[in-house]
Amino acid sequence: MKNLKIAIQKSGRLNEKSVQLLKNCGLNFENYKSSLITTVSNFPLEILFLRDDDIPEYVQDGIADLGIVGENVIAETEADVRYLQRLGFGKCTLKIAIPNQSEARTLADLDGKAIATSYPTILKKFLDENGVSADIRIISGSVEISPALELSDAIFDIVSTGGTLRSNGLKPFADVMASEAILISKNGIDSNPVVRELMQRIQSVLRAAE
Ligand code: PRT
Ligand code: ZN
Repeated sequence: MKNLKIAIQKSGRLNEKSVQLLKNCGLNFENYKSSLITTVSNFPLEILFLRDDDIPEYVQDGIADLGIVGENVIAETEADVRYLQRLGFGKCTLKIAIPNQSEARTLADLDGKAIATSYPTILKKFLDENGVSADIRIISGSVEISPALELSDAIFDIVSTGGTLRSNGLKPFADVMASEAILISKNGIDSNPVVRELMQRIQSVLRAAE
């Protein structure tokens, strides 16, 4: 039988905790920074190291059987995957934020305004649900600087401590989505005995950490 594959982030905020979780499950593997795939020596599993943005679609398309990725990335890609387990790390909130001196008070005040984000799908859904028609400007990084550069009137981005907002003269305006790292699978694979065994180990690691 072919080994199962799990996709985790290659580098970034979720990498270390994803690797640690798998190691705490008793899986033995080398965490080669330079290779994209590594084999677990004591469990029928291979680990793929990917950019987080690619993980939901790789799992949806069956290139990987399982994945660990932020809920925000799953929502943004709208991939058709199954949520197996919330993992309790990588917690953050996606918020709309406005400049400290902005006079906007209610969501309706964003009508006709420009909002910069790397998460246009999640933002559009939220604005549509609230009957707001704003101009969504897609920016791939350093979204928080865009109001100061007069590229936008507001931003929509990930916030954890709020320090980045503060240091860019911005304040939270609306909470749109809470997120944490999630273990996902391709639809229909969760009855696989290897997946079940891994799930049990993950759940006991999470319980022990409570
Ligand atoms: O290279 P790759 O594409 O894989 O990584 P990436 O750069 O896209 O993502 P990465 O590693 O930055 O984040 C991975 C995941 O971590 C995100 O998708 C979230 O699910 C989660 N996460 C948790 C965060 C944060 N907290 C976070 N604070 N992702 C990003 N941030 C950034 C945010 O974008 C903002 O610029 O941190 C800044 C705000 O932090 P505070 O503490 O100042 O509020
Ligand atoms: Zn990314």
